[in-house]
Amino acid sequence: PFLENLVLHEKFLSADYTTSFIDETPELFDFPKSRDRGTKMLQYIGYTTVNGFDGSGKAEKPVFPPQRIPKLQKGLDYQNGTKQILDAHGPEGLADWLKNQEEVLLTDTTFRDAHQSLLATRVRTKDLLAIAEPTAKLLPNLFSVEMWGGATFDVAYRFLKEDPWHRLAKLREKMPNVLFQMLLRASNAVGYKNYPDNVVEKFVEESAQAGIDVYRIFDSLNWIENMKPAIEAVRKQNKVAEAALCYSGDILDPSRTKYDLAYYTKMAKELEGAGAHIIGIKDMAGLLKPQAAYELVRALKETVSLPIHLHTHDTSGNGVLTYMKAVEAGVDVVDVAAGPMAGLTSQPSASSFYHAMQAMDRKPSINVDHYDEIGHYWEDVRSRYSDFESGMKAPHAEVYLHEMPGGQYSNLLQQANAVGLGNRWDEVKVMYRRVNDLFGDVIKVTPSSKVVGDMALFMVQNDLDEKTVIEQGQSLDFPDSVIEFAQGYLGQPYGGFPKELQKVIVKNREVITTRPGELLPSVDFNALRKELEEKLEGEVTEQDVIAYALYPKVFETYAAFKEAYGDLSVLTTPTFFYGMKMDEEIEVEIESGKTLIVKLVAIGEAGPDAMRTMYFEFNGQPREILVRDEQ
Ligand code: 3PY
Ligand code: ZN
Repeated sequence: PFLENLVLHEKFLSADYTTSFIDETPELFDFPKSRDRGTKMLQYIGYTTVNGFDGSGKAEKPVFPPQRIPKLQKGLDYQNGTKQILDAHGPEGLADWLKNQEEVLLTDTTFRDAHQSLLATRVRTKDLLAIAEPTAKLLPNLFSVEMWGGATFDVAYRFLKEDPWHRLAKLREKMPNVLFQMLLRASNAVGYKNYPDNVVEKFVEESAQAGIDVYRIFDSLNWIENMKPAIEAVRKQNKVAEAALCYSGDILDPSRTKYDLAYYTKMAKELEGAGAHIIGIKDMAGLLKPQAAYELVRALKETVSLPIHLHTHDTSGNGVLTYMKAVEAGVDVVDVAAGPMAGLTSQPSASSFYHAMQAMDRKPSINVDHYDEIGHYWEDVRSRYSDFESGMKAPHAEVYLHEMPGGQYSNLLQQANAVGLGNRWDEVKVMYRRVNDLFGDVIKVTPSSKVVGDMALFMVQNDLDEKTVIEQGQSLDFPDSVIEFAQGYLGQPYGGFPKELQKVIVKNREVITTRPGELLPSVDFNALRKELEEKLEGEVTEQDVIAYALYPKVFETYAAFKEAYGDLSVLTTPTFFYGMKMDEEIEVEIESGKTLIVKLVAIGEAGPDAMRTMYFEFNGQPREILVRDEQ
């Protein structure tokens, strides 16, 4: 039975499965449930040792220096922070407090956007948890810590094989004093398509109960209709609705008239009317130039009575300049990251910004030495994720031309490599901007940015240009994401779709102009729970049900994986990614006070069935397992 089971399914661990894999492979669920925790873990370690992580090929496990963790003074307690202000005074009280602060406040994005933008969102909960308490104790004056949402939800289940709700709960325990902030893609929740309204509402309810305080809500087309249900849902939970304007174009360029200052002030006013507590400026690509930041923040301050929170990416290298001009114009909060996780496609460095503000009235109240100590930890952590680096090494002012969001750059590059266009990357970047213009100059942020990226790859791959797309359009099979976008399933772009283009993409499919959430039937969560319980043959949590509603296949695969291999979040990151070296001995704390000691003793030859026997010592006892060698 061992050989047939899921664990050894050649496609399973190597991630060589499509979304239909689970459906087409029912025997996946025939694995023995009786296997003990230790064997499950050894099975994973064994497979990863032989084949490398996630099918990415075997590599020698590097030796990393220990991670430097700031030493906390004995008895150092948590200082009250913004979390206590929200809990005592509610979201309106918090917004008033924020507006009355003299200095500029900081949101730290290291736990979310920084690693989403630099390391493909791969930082594991274990590595976040180890620095959580020092961060909360040494930086109690932060406005918030952005630690959830965006891509973290999907990537946690899909690649890291861990539960994002567990991450939230664990971090909350270690960081009780600072607001927790997440990025919510409005009707797209933490996914890539519009969901029924009751899914968004339930997601907000559950995440608020689990510890999220501030929701940065944006729509990928800046379509306010799509943001309203999410804003309502957050307000209902008595949490902070930060409604964001996605910044596109260039308000300083008189030839770019579509997204001018009036466009943004009108949008902010409408968001205020829709119930926002804070207005966010989401400069997802880092296009907001310093003087533009000054003019935009100033105009927003004159238009709305809400605090303004600015988010940028430092791709061009101008991030700190942008922040300084925004501070001069009265911005209330800016997003920064710990130095070694800052810069390039990530946020500007907290420490650099702090020093740039030296001797200025609105200098942030943080202890920069503490930030630097925390930075040492991140320097060590980052080295463990080097396989996920984008390769960008220097400020990249080309972003002003292609306008690609910080989080997309490395992703699209990988996509291009995967379809054999790696050597035409320069063309892809140029095409990305041409597609933007072809679509009528659209807002580009997840998921609309993916549509533009998919179309750019499609056009480069098929040697198409603006003219041939229209002329040959009727006979072209456009990417699914492009078709759905043109059908209106992501919402309505400002200024509408270019009609001729829309027609050739959509062909005879339906087109909608109403909010997709109005058309999508509500999810019956009770029925969904039953379905999931039957599939998993056991109890499921409310959080599991929501995850299943958002990502049915991803969640099922994760659940099956967890059943087969146990909770892998207890492994250190090098062991998770590389397995073990010969004769190496590791300690794994599987729960508080319970530690397993594992030594890899020998690896047998692969037989004709490609199976190898792995010889371990497990708490001093010999233990053998079988692993398929994929090479
Ligand atoms: C996300 O939606 O994940 C983003 O970070 C968009 O900028
Ligand atoms: Zn961002």
